[in-house]
Amino acid sequence: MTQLIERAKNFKGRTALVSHGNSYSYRQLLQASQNIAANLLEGKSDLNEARIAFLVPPSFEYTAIQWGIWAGGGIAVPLCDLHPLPSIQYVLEDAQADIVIAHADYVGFLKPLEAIIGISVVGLESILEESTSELPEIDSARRAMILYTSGTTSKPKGVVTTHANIEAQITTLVNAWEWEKDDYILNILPLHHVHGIINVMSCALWSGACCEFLPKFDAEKVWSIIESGRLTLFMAVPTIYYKLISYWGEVLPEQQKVLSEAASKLRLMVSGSAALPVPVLEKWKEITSQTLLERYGMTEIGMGLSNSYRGQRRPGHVGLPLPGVEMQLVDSDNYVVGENEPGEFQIKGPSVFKEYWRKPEATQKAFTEDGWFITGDIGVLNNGLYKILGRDSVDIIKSGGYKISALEIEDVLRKHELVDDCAVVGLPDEEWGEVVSACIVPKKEELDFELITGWLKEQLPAYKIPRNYIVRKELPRNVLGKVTKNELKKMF
Ligand code: MLC
Ligand code: AMP
Repeated sequence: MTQLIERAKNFKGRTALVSHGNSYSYRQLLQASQNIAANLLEGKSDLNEARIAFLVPPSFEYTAIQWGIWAGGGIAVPLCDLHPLPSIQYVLEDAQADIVIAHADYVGFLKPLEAIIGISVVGLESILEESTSELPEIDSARRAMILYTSGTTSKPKGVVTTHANIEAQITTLVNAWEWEKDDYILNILPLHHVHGIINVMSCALWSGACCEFLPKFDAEKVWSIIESGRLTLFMAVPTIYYKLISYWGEVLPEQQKVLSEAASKLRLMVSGSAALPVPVLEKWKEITSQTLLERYGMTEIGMGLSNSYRGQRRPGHVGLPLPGVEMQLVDSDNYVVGENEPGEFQIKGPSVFKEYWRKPEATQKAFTEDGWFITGDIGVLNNGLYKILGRDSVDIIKSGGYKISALEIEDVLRKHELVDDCAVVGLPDEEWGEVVSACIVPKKEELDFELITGWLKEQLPAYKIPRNYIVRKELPRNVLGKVTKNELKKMF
């Protein structure tokens, strides 16, 4: 049994989750996850790292499935409910999943895949049925989860973490941010990325605290939950703070006072997954008296750097390495740089992932010979605290906290019959961080962008769809023929 699940036995009578207006105790969570493990095992003694995918919105059932897979010895592969079928099919095939557990809303959507890739789609109800089984002993070095993340390759890669990695990712944050069993957090983030899965949900459950799910972000609902006074912690991406500030700006002054007063009572509010613009931090402080704690992380490493819980939180900075995280900044020749010199972050430690699923070459390329994980993020040590300066690749876009590969969008766009060539970039944007934007070289004179957007939506989730287009006869290129994306950005 994994530590996260084992610890829950200490909190049986406490509320673990609030989902769809219902409260669920740790006892109920343990019971449901054991039923699920037994149903997955079907008499076998161990799932032996079988990949079990699940398409279930953030809810009690989501967590019970994740724990059930772990208790049975499987690898949890959470899917994104915003993804169209081709994106889901790619993940299921790449992960070589045999079954996908689906919420009733998605059974019909996934069914065609049974014939296409031979996967079995299992409804939630049947997997939740009461059942008992001996559960296997799980060594903490075994694989536990695969999260798909975009990168400098066209298709997303599966990031494999072990039980020990996940435990390290959780305990680092529980200690650094002083989680306690009386904490109460709202989860508004998708549960196929570390921010929601680890920082919010799993840290709460490790601590015996309560995690309430709001399956879809809605500024009005979030403010009303803050107003209720039940939250002690809140964590989100910068875009969400931007949207909460916009909502606050639209309500009457008396209501603003009520909301501000309620928000000021939380013990901690955290921002991460993308750079927190200083004006957003300042405005949030002005309206709530809260100085957002900004931290830096990545699917492959969990959280790496954090401003201090009790000490200094400097705007525009991400603080210092978390306990247990080793970090160095290196130049392009892989030499460690000094203070005030920019370099690339490299990370070591127990929270760093095991491998990219079935991609030994990509895994090898991601680490230095002496075992440092190469993040691709550029930063600098400035007056004792680290600052992120950007990324080494223009092909990676961060929008709304989602990491997006420009190459993936270009590959899809080039398949459109009206597109001869194209290049995708991220343009700076106050609200989204960056906005996906595409330059198209058309096959014929006229281009119907609505048509192209509609077509793209069948292949890609909404957050990967370009919001700006320009049309050119050719793409800007350097003497080697490579598209100069920094030049291209200026053309928008
Ligand atoms: C959605 N829209 C966008 C967009 N996403 N427009 C531009 N850029 C984007 N990226 C548009 C939609 O098409 C729609 O437009 C409108 O915005 C509302 O869409 P929505 O889907 O309802 O958006 P919303 O729910 O408001 O989404 C915003 C969000 C979401 C911030 C809640 O993006 C989100 O959940 N982000 C979090 C991602 C995350 O968890 N990342 C962590 C990765 S882990 P229209 O015109 O149709 O109305 C990681 C490691 C670490 O990074 O350090 O944590
Ligand atoms: P993901 O692959 O979705 O986990 O995204 C990880 C990436 O998000 C990192 O490599 C960074 O580029 C970015 N990121 C996370 N936190 C921050 C932050 N506080 N400031 C700037 N970038 C961040």
